Amino acid sequence: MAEDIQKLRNIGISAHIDSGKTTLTERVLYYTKKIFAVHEVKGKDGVGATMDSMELERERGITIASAATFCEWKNHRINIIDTPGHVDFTIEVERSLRVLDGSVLVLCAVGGVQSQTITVDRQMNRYKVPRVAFVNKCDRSGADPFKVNEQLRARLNHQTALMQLPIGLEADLSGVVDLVTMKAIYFDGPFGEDIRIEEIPDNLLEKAKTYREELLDTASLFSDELMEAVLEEKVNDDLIYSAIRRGTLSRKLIPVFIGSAYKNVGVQLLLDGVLNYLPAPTDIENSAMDVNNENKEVKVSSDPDAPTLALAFKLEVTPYGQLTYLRIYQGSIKKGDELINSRDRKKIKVGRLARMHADKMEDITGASAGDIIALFGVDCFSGDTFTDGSLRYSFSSMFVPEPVISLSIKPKDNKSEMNMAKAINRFIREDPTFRSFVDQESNETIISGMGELHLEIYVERMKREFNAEVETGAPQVSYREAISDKAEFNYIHKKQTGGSGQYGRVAGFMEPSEDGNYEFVNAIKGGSIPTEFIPAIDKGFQACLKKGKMIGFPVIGMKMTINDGQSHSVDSSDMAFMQAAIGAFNQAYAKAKPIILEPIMKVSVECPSEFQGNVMGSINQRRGIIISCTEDGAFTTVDSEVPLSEMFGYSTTLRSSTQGKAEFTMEFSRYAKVPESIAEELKKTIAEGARKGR
Ligand SMILES: Nc1nc2c(ncn2[C@@H]2O[C@H](COP(=O)(O)OP(=O)(O)OP(=O)(O)O)[C@@H](O)[C@H]2O)c(=O)[nH]1
Ligand SMILES: [Mg+2]
Repeated sequence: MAEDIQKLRNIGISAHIDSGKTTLTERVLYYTKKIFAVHEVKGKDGVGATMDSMELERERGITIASAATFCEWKNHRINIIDTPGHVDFTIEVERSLRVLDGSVLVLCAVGGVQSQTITVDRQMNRYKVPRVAFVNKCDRSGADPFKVNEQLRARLNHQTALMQLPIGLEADLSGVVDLVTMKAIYFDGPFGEDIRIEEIPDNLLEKAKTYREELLDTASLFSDELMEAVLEEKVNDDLIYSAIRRGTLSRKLIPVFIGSAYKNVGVQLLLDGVLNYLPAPTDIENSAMDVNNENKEVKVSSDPDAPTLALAFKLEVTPYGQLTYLRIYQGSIKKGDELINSRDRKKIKVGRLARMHADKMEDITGASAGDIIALFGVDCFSGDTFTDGSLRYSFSSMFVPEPVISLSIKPKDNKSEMNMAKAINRFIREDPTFRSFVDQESNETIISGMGELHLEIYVERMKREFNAEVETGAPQVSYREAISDKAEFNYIHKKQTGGSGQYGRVAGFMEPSEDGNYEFVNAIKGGSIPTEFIPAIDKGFQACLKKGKMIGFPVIGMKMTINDGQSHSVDSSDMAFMQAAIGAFNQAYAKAKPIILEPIMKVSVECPSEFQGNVMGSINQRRGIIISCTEDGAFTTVDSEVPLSEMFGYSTTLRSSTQGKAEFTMEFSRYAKVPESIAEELKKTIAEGARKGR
């Protein structure tokens, strides 16, 4: 039976670490009768939340991998992806937002807009995702949803509409006032499953009227009809719903809900909000690129009968085969169908089709446009587009941040060696922010990723899931090299060995590129190098970028221009020109004043205000620059930029200098030049390391 696509919602739950995303999702699954008991994240019953199904997630009480599930609420189906808050796993947020239509931005009623809230908000902007906000943890001491609402306006620059008022706060939180229906709503029963609707308590009535007026003023901005109704005093609930829906879908408004997932307050009303205000797949305009027509942008329709188009946005390699998460954008997919991968035109057969519920699969026979499903036993990469073969479209890829930290790993024994290779292969396939290579000089395996936690989790998973015991080296910063000046090259590669020789001359110049990316310009006139050899020269240059001559890290921001050269009718070949390009590169590199770049992290520390001095001191000691210091009641947030190389072991320092009362988050901000003195030291230590065959 074809489902009504208007009654489908694909939503993500994203926020700062620990704000209660997984706890909220657990309640959603309970109220929608998808699960029949509530378990807490890291709860005393030792079971753990449904969505945190990985053993490591349950032990640590954090979400590592995003997990998908689905449920039914008031005749609508909601596909939900719960994402991790820790920035080391940011790719999970990135790929979820790529395929979701709407999102719930969760905030902590005490912490308010935190550093990761800002990052997640930016990601939501990147994929143009409409959202509603949920101010969670209103039961905590210091909770202030009004302040959080103000912060959404001031710090994220959003127009918001407060949809509810809390009835009581902190330990006294007992329900919410719905400012649309003007009723008080309480949540009874052991898990708040019984909704009791009453009149607004007298002591809140005036406040409720004031806030309703504010709500109507904001909503009227999106509907002339509502504005007229307000003037004529003929407002009804539906007019308010549709005005707010319009505002939300245009991404100019964020409706704000409040409650406490843990204390079971407000979650059902948030679900109503998801249906009322977040988009159905048909409300969103999606586009793809036509590979056969110079990647021209083409609109995609949610028509289940149109040619099939689906995007593989996430993979999991299980012992039984690959699980591929797909978002169907157009057409339908049925069991037994044949699909074509747009990248390599390979055909796949749809054997098993399922809906995911955390780590469990529920088999289905087919699904159509708008839906999120999983295929089992299909071979592909994350980001591949599937079609029914009648067109060759592909979806734009998602943003993948570059790894900033690396670690050498060594298997403890032979068995571990094999298993380690297996594990790495799988992780690389699943996670584009995790990389691995073997260092040619030291013959060590190096893994790199987004942060210490990211790599620590993978090392732990190697042990647990793959039986691979490994020893790890000290974490290393992923430096980069770049040039700071223009330099010319004119290089002849010539070799005469027995039969035919090798000959190629390449001339031109290198200079820093404007946008930080590699650029290759062919400015050769008069055919001094035949066109057929040009790609080999490009390839030669690119080979040099992989390992710079200063400290062996990748070279970025390079523009290479060739403007002259020479070939030989017999002795010239791709190989010869590639070698000539490598020679030319090396000839010019030292002259172009190369510099070492290091990753600079955006570091945000939240601490009780009395420790502000200590925190600022610890940042200053680490070559950090304080960007801002915001005091908010008894709490202070210190935002700064600090080189990653200075951040190792920071959590220990911070703990001891703030009696364990501060928390910090960090994420990559940009690359910046390493100061001279440190660059010299780096060159020395890295050269020494190489000599010792580290
Ligand atoms: N007091 C209170 N605690 C809450 C509430 N919601 C969640 N918590 C607690 O906050 C902690 C973190 O909750 P999670 O649901 O794991 O948070 P999360 O946002 O999924 O965390 P990550 O996925 O690791 O970013 C747990 O100890 C929860 O019990 C709430 O409404 N009130
Ligand atoms: Mg979580």
